Order: sequence, then C-alpha cells, then structure tokens
Amino acid sequence: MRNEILLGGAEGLFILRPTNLRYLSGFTGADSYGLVTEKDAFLITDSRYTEQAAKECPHFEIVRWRDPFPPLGETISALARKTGLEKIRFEPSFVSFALYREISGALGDVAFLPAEKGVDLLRYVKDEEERTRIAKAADIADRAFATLLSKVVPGTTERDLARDLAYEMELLGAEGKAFDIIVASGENGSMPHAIPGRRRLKRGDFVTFDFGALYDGYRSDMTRTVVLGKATPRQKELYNLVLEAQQAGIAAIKAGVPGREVDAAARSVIVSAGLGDAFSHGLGHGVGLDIHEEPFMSARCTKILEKGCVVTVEPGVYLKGWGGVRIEDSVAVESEGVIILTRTPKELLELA
Ligand SMILES: [Mn+2]
Repeated sequence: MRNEILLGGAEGLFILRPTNLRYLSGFTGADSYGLVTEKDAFLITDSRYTEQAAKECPHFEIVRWRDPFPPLGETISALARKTGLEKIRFEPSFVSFALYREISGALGDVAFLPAEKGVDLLRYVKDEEERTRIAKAADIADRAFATLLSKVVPGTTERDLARDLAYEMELLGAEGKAFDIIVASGENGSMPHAIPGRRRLKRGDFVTFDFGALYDGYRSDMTRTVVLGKATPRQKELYNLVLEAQQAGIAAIKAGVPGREVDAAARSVIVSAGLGDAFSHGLGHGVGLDIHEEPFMSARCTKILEKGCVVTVEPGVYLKGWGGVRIEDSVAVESEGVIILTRTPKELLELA
C-alpha cells in the first residue's frame, strides 16, 4: 500500500472518495470506505464486495458492515477503539453532513476532524505506472477518433457521434468513457460543455469533440474541433488563434512553473486578439483517476507543476450564436517541457 500519508500514531484517515480509496487500496468496487492508520489499513465493505475486496486489496483487512453487521458509524467506532485512535480525519469535500453526524455521533470522544492534507496530495504527481495508463487511455481515444471521422457527415446527429465514439473506444480496449462525451456542432459550439443533442450536422459546421477513454481506472482528456466542408476565413482565423494559444500554453509548461503562468501564456494570445472575454474558463486541469483534479490551471492557480503531473491544455473561444473552437491535449510534465499524450494532429481538419 502507498501509505505515505503523514499520520500521527493515534490518528486515522477515513476515506470516502472512491478514487482515493482505489489509489490506496486497489479496490475498484463502490459503496465502500477506508480507514488507514500508521500501522493498519481497513477496507469497510458489505457482502456484495467482500470477495472482490479480498482479491484486490491484499494489504487491507476487510471489515464487513451493513445488516446483519453494525451500521457504518458503529463499525468505525469499533475500529477506532480496537486500534487506540484518538482522532480520525476525513476528506472534507466528500463527507456529507448526514454522514458526518452519523460518524461523529458514534465516535463519542474520538475526534472526527477534516483532513488538512489527504490522499489528493499523493495523487498530484503520477508515477510511471500511472502515466503509462493515462498514455494508454490517450492512445485509445486518438485511435477511436481517427475511425470516427469517416462518420462525421451531414445529417448525422451529435448524439449518434457521441455514441459511436464511446463504442469505438470500448472496441479498442477502454473500460468506458472518461466522462460524458461532448459533441457540439454549429452554434452549439459556443457552449463549452454542450450536451450532445438531436441537431443534425450540416455543411460548414464547426464540430467540437471533447472526450477521453478510461483505462485501468485512469482517464485521458482531449478536444478537437473540425470543420465539415471548407473552412470560412473567420473559422480559419479563430481556429488558428486557439491553436496558437494552445501551443503557447504547452510551451510554457515545465516542472517548477506555477499553473497561473501557463494559463497566462495561452490566455495572452487570445486577449491580444481582442477575444479575452470569449475564453471563459481556466486553461486546464490535472487528469488521472478523476477527470478533473489538481492542479486547476487558471489565472489564480499558485500550484507549482512538478515532473510527473499530468495536465490538460485546453483554450477555447466561444461566440454565442456563432459557435466555438476548443483544442485540448493531455500532457505529462517533465523537467524541461512536456510529453504530449494525445497525438491526434491539430492542423484544421476540413472534412470532405
Ligand atoms: Mn478537459
């Protein structure tokens, strides 16, 4: 187990976020919890998962809860007493008020407190095995997209394309989608997170695809915008502007740089063209077991990139009533520069 968490002798960490639990234990099921101390590690689950948990989590003691076993609060309280814990810390962004009340009530004089640093901190830098999985997810997404392009024709709906892309990724070995696929055509492209709908593609449309694959628990994230037919001068101009910004963002990345400097490098390109207001979100985010994780690279991001971080670089320009362009890669941060994991070409693609 990767137990590098800084825990005092009488302190435990209660883990709820499924990806944090998976990171520490290897458990891939749902509805389960972890309790980790300096010496012990418990995976708290029910009969649906006990056999799986025993296989996946050799370094964890499997503890059963739920009928006929005691409820969660009592289960944690019993473990706290057995291991002599005085304090249990929890992930403050993931414990609901109801769960907080149940557990703290059952714990009695054992303190139940928010963790100041938790598993997320360990996940910030990806080890080689993790980077390999993300790269594999990126490769699957690249290859699925290459196949999908033949289906991007007039009359097809956004939803058809989203479904086909998901299917292609699964055929290529993905466990599924990294997140709900975005396909935004024509004027829908002005919504950065448009939901694929029944709109039929027509000649002249910009079509934005934002998608990724899930492979061995890890995710990739990429966006490409293509034009159905010949690009207009305005489409070319905006596309090349976003591409220039994206390349400037990538060029600014290396270990030791704060996220806001990377955001600024890309953003200044779009601001200089007078379209600063049309780039309405942060430049990118970390990606790994979760699709969105630290560092969130915006104008306020003071987090320092480290070798082994994996981040997205995804500037966009969105014009209501007209449409939009976004270009996104997932990249691994190196001492000097990056390794680009999503390799689909970025020159403006005009589909015949
Ligand atoms: Mn993204």
